[in-house]
Amino acid sequence: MSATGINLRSLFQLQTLTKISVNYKKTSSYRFSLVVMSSGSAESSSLNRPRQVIKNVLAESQHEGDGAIVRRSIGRPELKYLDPFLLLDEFTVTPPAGFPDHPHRGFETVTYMFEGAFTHQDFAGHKGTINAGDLQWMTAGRGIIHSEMPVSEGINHGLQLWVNLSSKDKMIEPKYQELSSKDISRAENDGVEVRIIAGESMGIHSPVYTRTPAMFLDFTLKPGSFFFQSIPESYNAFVYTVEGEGIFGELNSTPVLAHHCLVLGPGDGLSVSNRSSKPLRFVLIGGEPIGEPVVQYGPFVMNTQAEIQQTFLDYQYCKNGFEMARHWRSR
Ligand code: FJE
Ligand code: FE
Repeated sequence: MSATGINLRSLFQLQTLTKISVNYKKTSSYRFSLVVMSSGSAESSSLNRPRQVIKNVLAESQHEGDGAIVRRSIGRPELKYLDPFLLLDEFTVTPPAGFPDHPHRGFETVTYMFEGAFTHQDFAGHKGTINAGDLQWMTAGRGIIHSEMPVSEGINHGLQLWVNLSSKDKMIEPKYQELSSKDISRAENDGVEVRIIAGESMGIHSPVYTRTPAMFLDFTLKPGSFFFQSIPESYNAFVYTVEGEGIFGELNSTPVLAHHCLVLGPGDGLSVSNRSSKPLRFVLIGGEPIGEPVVQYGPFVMNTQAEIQQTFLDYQYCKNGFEMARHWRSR
């Protein structure tokens, strides 16, 4: 393949767009011939530094809330904290089970429904329903008390992620960002479909504002497809498998089944392929580590023991953000 006439600028664009590995052979001054070393597979690129899986944690079922069952990955003893992520629960809940009135302070909760619906009500009168495909990104900040309950019989299935806030943001005013399924951008290419919850993929950006810089992508890969997703090098990142089986990181690694949390090591992105005969669904989540001490007492996450003590007092005496708690009960 001769590259005579190709300028170097477009060669670079070609490299970044198709992620092929190229060798330049100087044949005469200002003339280059182009030798393509490997196929157009993003997986085999020498230009990317794919992240490897450095830890694999099975999310085993446990009881939580009132009769609810969750598969916890981040937050369990083997994976207590993956800065800035405090918790990841895959929940499957049927009434009357649920998460009745409880408080939060110092972080954000992200609820993403796969199937069924949840209603939430908070002590400030905010309420709503999160249906299949919808997202609620709730910044608890200085304080929220709310209930989260399934709407109807049947399967109410989703993910809840807790994202820590830096010390300067822990006491901010609570805020909600709610996206219904139709408002979540979707992109598709070569058997790979992505819903962009936060961050960017396939050139599409989510409108969700993440106070702690973060990405949250929901991928579905058809059998035989593969993908390379860029991840900022400074982020901590992980995959959580929801359905099917996939090969992540190392090309010759064994396929990972559903309900596993794969912590990714350093590098600039994720290589994934589906060599099975069924669809693969997983979420890729990453965020800028905060690098501050974490003192957690259940739903209160602060930086010091003294701040936790203060939070107990604020909660008990309904002050510093918990004022509305005095006369409120969910209905
Ligand atoms: C909580 C116990 C809890 N995982 N997944 C203690 F159950 C909860 C809590 C949840 C939760 C809610 C949903 Cl909708 C989904 C969840 C735990 O509400 F926050 C504390 N501290
Ligand atoms: Fe909650």
